[in-house]
Amino acid sequence: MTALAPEHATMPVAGRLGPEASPAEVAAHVAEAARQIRIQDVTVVHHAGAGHIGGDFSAIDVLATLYGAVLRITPETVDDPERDRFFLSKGHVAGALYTTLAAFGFLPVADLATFLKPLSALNGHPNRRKVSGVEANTGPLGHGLPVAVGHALAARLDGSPRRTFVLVGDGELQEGSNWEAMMTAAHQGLENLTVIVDRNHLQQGATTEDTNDLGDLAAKAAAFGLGVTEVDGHDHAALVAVLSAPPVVPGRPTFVIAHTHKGHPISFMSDNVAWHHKVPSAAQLEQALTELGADRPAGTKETS
Ligand SMILES: Cc1ncc(C[n+]2csc(CCOP(=O)(O)OP(=O)(O)O)c2C)c(N)n1
Ligand SMILES: [Mg+2]
Repeated sequence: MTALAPEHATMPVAGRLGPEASPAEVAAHVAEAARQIRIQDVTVVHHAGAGHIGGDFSAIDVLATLYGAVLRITPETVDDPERDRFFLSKGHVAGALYTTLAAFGFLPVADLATFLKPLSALNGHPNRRKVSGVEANTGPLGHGLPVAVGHALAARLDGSPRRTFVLVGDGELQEGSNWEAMMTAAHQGLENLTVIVDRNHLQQGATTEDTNDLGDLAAKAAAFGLGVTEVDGHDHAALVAVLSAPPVVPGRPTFVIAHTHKGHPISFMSDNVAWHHKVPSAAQLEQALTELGADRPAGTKETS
């Protein structure tokens, strides 16, 4: 097993702020968690020699917002039937999910060093039987949203207030199963379901526009009966507000188009399709860590 570079082998574990925290304090808390998650994740991918760092960095602000401020779930309630559910449908960014789960205490931080190693539970695609906090096995694109619809329907049948969230890739939306699932969710009036699209305009090897253009995604989702909203997927305050809000249209599922950049915010990765599953060299790792302010103590602000 390749050990993590010692200086990055630990990460402060974040919790949830209390109800007295202001929106600005919550946003700052999530922002710091996302910074720590990126520092750890890029280090893990470098040492594993594989991973999907571009899609990881596209999604980390959404993941940190969900676990740091939105989902009603803690390491103590991870098996509670009344917990909120989160499904990572774009399962190729398993590294981002594991690092987020570690950042919020669901997984020992030291386990991250085993990512993709033989016999590790931290496989390239998340497995619910191996990792506490993972709700479904995903990786084959187009499965997470249909599973989430089933869970949201179950919650409704239980008369439970628990909410269900699912993160899908934009390229993933080319899979027809998503549209069948959205049609069903709208037909069933699943207002407890929130679909978040990681709208980075890139997939594997090309743009979504050049591969199979999604066209006017907001109009399409609305035509399928969902309440649609759009947000900057790297703006923590905006993400907290949108993901904590009641359904956009009462009685309908919510469809959040989170505008993101693959590889964000690293200068040489951002919006560069090559970083779908490229592995940073030692020099690129150092550059990325510098840009993330990795030598800055946890919780401190950039001074420049
Ligand atoms: C059914 C299926 N087909 C192909 C793949 C291979 N694959 C993994 S990631 C990916 C691109 C996904 O693009 P997108 O959904 O936009 O994700 P992101 O840009 O956030 O990485 C593809 C084609 C897969 N995992 N599942
Ligand atoms: Mg994409």
